Amino acid sequence: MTRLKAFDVIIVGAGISGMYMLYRARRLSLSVRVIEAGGDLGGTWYWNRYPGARCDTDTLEYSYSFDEDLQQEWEWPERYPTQPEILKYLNHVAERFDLRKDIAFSTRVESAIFDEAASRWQVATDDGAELSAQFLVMATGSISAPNIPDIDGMESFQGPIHHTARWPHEGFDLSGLRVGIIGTGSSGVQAIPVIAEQAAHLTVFQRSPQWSVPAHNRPSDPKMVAAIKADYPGFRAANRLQSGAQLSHIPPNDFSAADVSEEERQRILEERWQLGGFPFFGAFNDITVNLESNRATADFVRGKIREIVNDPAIVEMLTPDYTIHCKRPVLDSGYFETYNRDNVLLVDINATPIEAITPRGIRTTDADHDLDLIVLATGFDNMTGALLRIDIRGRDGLPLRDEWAAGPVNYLGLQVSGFPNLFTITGPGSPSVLTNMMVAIEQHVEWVSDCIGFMAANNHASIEATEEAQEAWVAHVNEVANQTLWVSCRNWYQGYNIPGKPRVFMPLPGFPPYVEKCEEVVAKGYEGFVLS
Ligand code: NA7
Repeated sequence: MTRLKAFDVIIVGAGISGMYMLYRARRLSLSVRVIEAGGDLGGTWYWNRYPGARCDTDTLEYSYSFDEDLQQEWEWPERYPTQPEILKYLNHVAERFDLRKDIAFSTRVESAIFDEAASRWQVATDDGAELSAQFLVMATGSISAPNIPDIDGMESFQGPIHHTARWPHEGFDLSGLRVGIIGTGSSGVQAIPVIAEQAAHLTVFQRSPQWSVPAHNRPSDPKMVAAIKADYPGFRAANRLQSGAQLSHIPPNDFSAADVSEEERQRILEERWQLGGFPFFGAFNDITVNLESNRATADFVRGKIREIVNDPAIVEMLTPDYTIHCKRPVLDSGYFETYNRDNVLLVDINATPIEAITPRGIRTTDADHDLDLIVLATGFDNMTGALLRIDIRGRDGLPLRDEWAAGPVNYLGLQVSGFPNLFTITGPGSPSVLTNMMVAIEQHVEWVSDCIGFMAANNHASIEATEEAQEAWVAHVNEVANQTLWVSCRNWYQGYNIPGKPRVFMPLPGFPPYVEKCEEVVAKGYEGFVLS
């Protein structure tokens, strides 16, 4: 028997976005239900438990800013939090604000259908429940729907195959095993050095080499923490101004490579390399738009790979031939060094493609690699995957899958025309993955909850983006993206990692101008939306 339950707001996902959205919706005295497929809260940090899983943003920036007491009381032990540390923090937040009572765990939303007559969203879940709400907020994450490649013979493998984002919760003893890993994005680059240390042997199947830079993780510096906490709001404000190449509170230098001598370039790049993390990409202020600065930065990293890795043939295989920062930047702890180990083999699957997974391992065009465990570090169907895996239908039963068949379209990355009262947190068309996600999430959640609060105060039942505003927004996103080097390689921002996915640039470069635009839209009475 189905149970029908009516709410003001249904939030899909109990990760960082969904948790904050719940907090904000409650403050508006609305009835709220959060539906989460995972067995507990945390989203990305609930699922991604692979060896070495760690955030790539400094802890003091990768945390909620909405509550001064919360940000003052929490202590992070290291510069970059590990997955268990972030989960611990999120559990602390949930307890502090009593969030769990409104979250249904281990429940997957299968469909969300807009009922025009009632002007409500009807939501069906995999446990047979049917719920309805005036507002539907998709807090489903930008990087959350795993990409499982379709490789011949996968089901025949006699050992386990684990995607990094579906790593067993009880952990996995790698000692004595021959491990194969496919994929060298952030997850692969974090996992590879740790797996190599623990396993008997590791074979890395690489499709694209990475421009990885050292994270330089270290214990938190109490002096630095005290200085930031003395004016945390000021730190956060500065943080919100940073987006683009360096994704960090440390601003980029205010000059281009062309403005300084070759000697000075090298000095600056070395200084930033020693600093570690995303600030490296701010050695010059234009590496995502200027080929000369981009090349200078890439050449420097090329030199570092040569310095670190002993075998020139491996150096060749590990050196990318695309613009640096074009794929989402990757930070590492001993990644390139790992290829000097005797128990690590690098296989370039462009030169010798994978033919099949066999009962004993992975067969490429030139060898059979015997394995006990296969790790898929193959990433995600980013930005649209989590939304399109749910059957979402707007006005006239229009499926979102059809509306987005040629790529995602929406207004401000927040709303799709024809889908009233449905909001996407960090949706395509918003800065999202091109910023510190925390900052992007808080800005979106605050915009959406303020909007819902405004509607309640002014007796508006419905808000919907106009088609004209949507069209202009999509053109704007394309225009901005086309001025950058982010369109110069085969990255997942454009869907290149998923066979058959439309090649459309999905995130919007430039956080501060985006925030200004969102504020301007509100100041002009929700310009581009119809309120009724
Ligand atoms: P990413 O960054 O998408 O990396 C996935 C990796 O897997 C990347 O090297 C891909 O190569 C590779 N890949 C994907 N599909 C295949 C197939 N079919 N065969 C071989 N290799 C494949 O995901 P991550 O999980 O590492 O990182 C996700 C985010 O986490 C990251 O952006 C940070 O925000 C943190 P490709 O580059 O597509 O050629």
